[in-house]
Amino acid sequence: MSEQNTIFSRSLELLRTEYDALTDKRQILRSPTLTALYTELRTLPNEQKAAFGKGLNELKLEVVGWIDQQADVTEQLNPIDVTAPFDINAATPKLLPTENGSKHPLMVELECISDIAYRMGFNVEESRLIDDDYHMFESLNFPEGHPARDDYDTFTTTEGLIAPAHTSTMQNRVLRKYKANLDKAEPIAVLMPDRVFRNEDLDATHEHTFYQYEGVYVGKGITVGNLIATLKALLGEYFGEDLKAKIQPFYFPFTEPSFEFAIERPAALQKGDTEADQWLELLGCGMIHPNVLKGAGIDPTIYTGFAWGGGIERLVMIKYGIEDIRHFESGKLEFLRQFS
Ligand code: FA5
Repeated sequence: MSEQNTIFSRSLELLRTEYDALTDKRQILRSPTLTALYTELRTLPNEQKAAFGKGLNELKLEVVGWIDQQADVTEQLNPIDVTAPFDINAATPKLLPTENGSKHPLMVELECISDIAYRMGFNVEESRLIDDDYHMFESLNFPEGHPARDDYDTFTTTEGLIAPAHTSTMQNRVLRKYKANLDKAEPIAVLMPDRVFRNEDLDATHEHTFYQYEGVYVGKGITVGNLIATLKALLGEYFGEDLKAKIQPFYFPFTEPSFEFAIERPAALQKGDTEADQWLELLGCGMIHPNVLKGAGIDPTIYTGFAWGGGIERLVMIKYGIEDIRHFESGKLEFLRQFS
């Protein structure tokens, strides 16, 4: 090997080591190793310049080839999708296989209740997660300063909007929306399941955020008898058996008379004789107050109706014997997997 070839092959080895260590690969063209070779070219006698220059050019082309190759690899990388829910450049995204997931038990039961009500002739309407004073109180016959406003410890925004404390905030809206039914001699029948919020002290049966299912039914000649029959049919279908039910007097400003509706513990859920005659309060209900009907433009001397509002968590707790309401939002997989 000529002396010149030895210089080029050593320089090439050196350049490769430098190149591998560089982050910005193009910087290799400024390497002192290359610069030294160019300096040497200038100092050579003329008769040696052509051969040395040719060798130096070949060496430079080889180095430029490394850079081009690297650029090809970079171009082959997938562009990063910043909206992807995981790093698509990571080898294995850390996602659970879909067969490990399931619907939350509250959603399953909410759909079950909605489905039963729908088959009984009720439209199903979502409620709202933010509302105003009119729908939370005034439209429900709680005028400004009414003491019963204090029964609902609501969360409010600085703009004065209210996180609804019950699904009854929807009553005025659905009564207005469906009131044309009455002119066609059809009833207003709507179920409104959704989330509600209360500034509550938490315990085994009280959450600050929970679900209610509100029902409204208005027509001609509707009585408390219709209310009890409807609730017995709805909840009997839900628990899968004929239920014994009772009502006891209560007070809500938006219903008159108002009741609490209780059922005898369903037979399927009785663990021993001692529980046979245990009454379980499920919901609040009553005949819609004339002022609420009037507020929606419905004449209470012609039409009457009933409404109810119950908690979905309490219903599901009874159905499955769940002892603490806080399990639902705990995110504990060992709890949730029992329902999948
Ligand atoms: C109401 O919310 C009325 N709007 C119900 C109503 C509707 C009456 C229409 C008449 C006509 P009450 O505050 O009692 O009523 O709540 C109704 C149900 O929600 C309760 O029976 C219970 O099942 C559930 N509930 C109430 N507070 C909580 C809570 N903190 N955690 C879980 N469930 C609750």
